[in-house]
Amino acid sequence: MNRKLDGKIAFITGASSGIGEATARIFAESGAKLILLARRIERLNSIAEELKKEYNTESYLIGADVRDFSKLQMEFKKIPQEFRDISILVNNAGLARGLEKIYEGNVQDWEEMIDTNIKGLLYVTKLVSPIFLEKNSGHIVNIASLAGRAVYPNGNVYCATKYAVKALSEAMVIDFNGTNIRITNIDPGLVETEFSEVRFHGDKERAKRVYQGYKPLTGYDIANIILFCVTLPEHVMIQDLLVTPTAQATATIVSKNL
Ligand code: NDP
Ligand code: 8X3
Repeated sequence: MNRKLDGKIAFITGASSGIGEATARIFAESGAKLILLARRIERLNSIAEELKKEYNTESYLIGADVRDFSKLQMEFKKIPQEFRDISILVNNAGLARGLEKIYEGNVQDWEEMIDTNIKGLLYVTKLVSPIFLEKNSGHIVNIASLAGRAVYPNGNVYCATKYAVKALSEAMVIDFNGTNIRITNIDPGLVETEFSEVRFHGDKERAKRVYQGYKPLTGYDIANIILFCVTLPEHVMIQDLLVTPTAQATATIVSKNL
């Protein structure tokens, strides 16, 4: 068994499904201890139970909304001593809501995307970074998107939030320069997760169509890449990665056999 993360503590946001859940599973298999955060604590509970049984993984669970800084501060203080020496932060919690033109867009959807994808990532980073600075070591992985490299029709606000994540990743590279803290920005293309179901407010049929006619990425494809980045020697920092299914050329060019 691959135990590359033996003893390391990884904090993963958005660990209740998709890329975050797959990362939790692959990190557990690699011997990490986990801090898992999401709003659906019952899901985190069952993932943690499985990982305990399968890999004897120790997990600490935080049921919280990344948009709520006071709650995050409170929860952060409660992290037990044996989980405080965090080495890896995966800023993954995020979502898209809606796919329409700006003048047809829903303000609540915009608030949710901006508050989760940008402010939530900043809040968690602010709470974890003092630990990294104190020990002059640590790795922050930000999950942005292909949507943060090129705007696609009706992607407007979601794309803007991912451009912001990319800007924040670049800013972090500069801000942490001079320390051993590494920053990795990962831009996935189409990954089959609950993402589209959330984007389309629970419309499963519409969500399914996004991934039909080609082989999309899975959460595990991205999780494996995250594991690769965080297990390189400390003097090696992958700053930025674009990962798409082979069938995807750009956000709008996807070769489909329908
Ligand atoms: P999922 O919907 O499967 O997972 C999203 C995760 O984020 C869930 O665990 C969800 O947990 C969590 N989350 C959402 N909002 C909040 C919140 N306010 N507070 C805490 N946790 C939250 O989608 P993906 O796995 O695909 O998405 C993960 C990341 O990858 C996102 O940032 C997304 O933008 C990005 N991405 C996805 C791509 C794709 O094609 N799927 C491509 C490029 C990037 P819960 O609901 O329990 O809180
Ligand atoms: C998610 C991928 O292309 O739906 O970031 O925006 S896409």
